[in-house]
Amino acid sequence: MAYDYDTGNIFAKILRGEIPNDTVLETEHSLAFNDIGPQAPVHVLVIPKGPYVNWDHFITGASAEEIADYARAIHAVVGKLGLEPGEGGQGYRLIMNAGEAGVQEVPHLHAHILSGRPLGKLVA
Ligand code: IU
Repeated sequence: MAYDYDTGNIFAKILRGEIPNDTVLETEHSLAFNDIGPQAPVHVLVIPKGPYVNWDHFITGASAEEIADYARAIHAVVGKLGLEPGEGGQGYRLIMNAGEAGVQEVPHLHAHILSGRPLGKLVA
């Protein structure tokens, strides 16, 4: 599957420094920032710095180094915010929307980390 990456998307602009973001954590290949329209008290987006439209594009096109960095960045955000489940941590929900059925609005891969309130059973 070939994906066309739109370099004009809002997260590409954030990565180029053209618009500001509320950074939570940055690594060599990933950036995490607070969602502009939070759906929960904690709502962080984690994105790879590379030009990947969605998870499928990323996992088939990114280097092992980028993939490891991204996975670790998500874990690092969870740790930084004290969200690890169990042992007093409150836990979290990790979501990636993709394509039309997933209602992905911004065409640059992003993982949503949600927490800070009971999120309810996941329903469509
Ligand atoms: P989605 O998975 O593509 O539907 O989510 C896009 C998210 O990007 C959504 O939660 C928006 O609130 C968020 N967002 C943002 O954080 N900053 C922006 O400038 C824009 C959207 I546009």
